[in-house]
Amino acid sequence: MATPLERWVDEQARLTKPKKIYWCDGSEKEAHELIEIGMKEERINGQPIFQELNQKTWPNSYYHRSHPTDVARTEHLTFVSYPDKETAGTNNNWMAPGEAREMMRKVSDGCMKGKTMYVMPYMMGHPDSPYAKACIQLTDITYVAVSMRIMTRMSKSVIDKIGSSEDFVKGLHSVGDLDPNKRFIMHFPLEHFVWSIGSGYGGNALLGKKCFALRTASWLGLQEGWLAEHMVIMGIEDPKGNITYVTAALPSACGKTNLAMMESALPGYKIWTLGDDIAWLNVGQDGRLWAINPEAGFFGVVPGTSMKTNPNMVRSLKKKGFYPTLFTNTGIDTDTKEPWWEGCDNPLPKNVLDWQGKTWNPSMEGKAAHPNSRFTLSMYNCPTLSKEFDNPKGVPISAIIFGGKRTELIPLVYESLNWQNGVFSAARMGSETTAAAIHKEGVLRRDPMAMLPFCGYNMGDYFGHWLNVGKKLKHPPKIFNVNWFRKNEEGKFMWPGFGDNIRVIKWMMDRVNNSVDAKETPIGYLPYSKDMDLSGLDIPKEKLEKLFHVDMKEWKNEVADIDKFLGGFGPKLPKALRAECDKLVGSV
Ligand code: SAT
Ligand code: MN
Repeated sequence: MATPLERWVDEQARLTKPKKIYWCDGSEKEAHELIEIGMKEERINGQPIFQELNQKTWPNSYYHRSHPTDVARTEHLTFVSYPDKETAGTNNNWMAPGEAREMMRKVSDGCMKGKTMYVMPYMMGHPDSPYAKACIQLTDITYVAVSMRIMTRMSKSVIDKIGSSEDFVKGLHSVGDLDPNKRFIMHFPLEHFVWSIGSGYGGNALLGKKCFALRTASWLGLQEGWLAEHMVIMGIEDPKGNITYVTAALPSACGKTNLAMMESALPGYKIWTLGDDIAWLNVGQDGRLWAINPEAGFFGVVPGTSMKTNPNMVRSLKKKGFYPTLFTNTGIDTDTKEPWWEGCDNPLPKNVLDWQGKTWNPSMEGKAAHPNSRFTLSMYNCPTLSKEFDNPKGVPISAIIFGGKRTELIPLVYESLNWQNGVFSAARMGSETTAAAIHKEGVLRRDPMAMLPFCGYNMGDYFGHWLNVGKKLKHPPKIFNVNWFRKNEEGKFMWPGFGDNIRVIKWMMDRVNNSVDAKETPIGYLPYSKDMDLSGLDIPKEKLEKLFHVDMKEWKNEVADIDKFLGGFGPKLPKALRAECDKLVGSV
């Protein structure tokens, strides 16, 4: 008798019509066989799927060039499908399930003709974790198959774990013919099913990531009483050896990955990495909030990565690990076969090809590496990996950090007055767009909890869920807000950032341990500048005062904008957040 899993795979094969079905076992040997196939047999746009990089300087690393139209997530082609539109909210594109299935069947009919269908059994979370989920993804390209084994815990044993159960997370992925007009990322949260066609890009194609671990899982969390969040998880070790665990949510281009692996500028302090993108947060029996990282890899932006900005990432990339490392859409030095990108440690090579494979030099328009070029890298390569990374229980969280890139007004750091006030601070958070993004530079985009593109259901209900989780916590984490990006009148950054951010984190730890006081203001508690450890830094006191200065008269426009933004959620906005907002409006 076929199991539900086998029947499901058969059914997808009848629709997509692959030449062959291959069940992955997750072994190292298999990874290299897949890479071999990608180098020799498969092509995108005439290019091999994988090229070997210089194995001396970049051991176990391979290069991938995507289709030129397939370099980023495509939010306008991303849908959630529930019976009613209201559940999806205005923060999602919605399609009715019948129509969605019909359309997806049409574009998927025969989409794997002549190709191999890879069946990938994987866990999101440690297999022994009570919070982990057993998943199956199908794909028709080795790039995705190799990426998934880096990013997740892929193993044959997941098939036994699923056994004869119907309860497994399903993902059907095909690159199809990479036609942007037939590209759709379709979520069916009620069925724990994601169906994606037409793209090989990370967030569109590695279905365990944003599609399952955030959009679908956020919906599951709403049903089951937990939170799926777009957050870093890290441990902060103090000079006495105590480790405090925190999570942090920052919109893109705010240095989330750098934060997760930061090299501390304060002697005696050390950051331990548990995750750089996704956290699943559960209320423990002890009334504390516990975090696991459902992933096992990093899928990070390459340009700008260097020994200065993120030394631990460079060390991770250079390490010969058990899992392969992939570079996608960087430039390549044709003499040394090394990846090259803007802001890397290597000088400009004599002969370099850009991310599309064309001869490149700096006088040309456009960059050698695509601004969204990526590395795919195992967490186990990371020299600062926390020893709790494989703890099935996860880690207890003492603080949650929210932040954004705000060149004006928002102080370097403040602490919310309580959980509810902190949820309000996260609901209004936002970031100024950079030139690298498609949007105009310097425009403020509000991005609640950095989840706007990833909350799989109505964001008003999501705010309510955050408030409810808080009510279940006997020991709620403190909530902080950070802004590393304030500029002065000359347009220069006022705070050095990077490894010096540990100074701000140290203040937060002092607050968690009740060892320093703070100044109460309508937006929350602000540091006294004497409590900020600036040893070895040359920042004049007046400058520092400015970073912690809150004058509500200056907040008038900001508060009006927040009021308008939250008003956009209509009757779904929880009353408690309306009340928080009204209080802030009354303070300006
Ligand atoms: O692949 S991801 O969606 O994680 C990266 C991104 O595009 O934001
Ligand atoms: Mn992310």
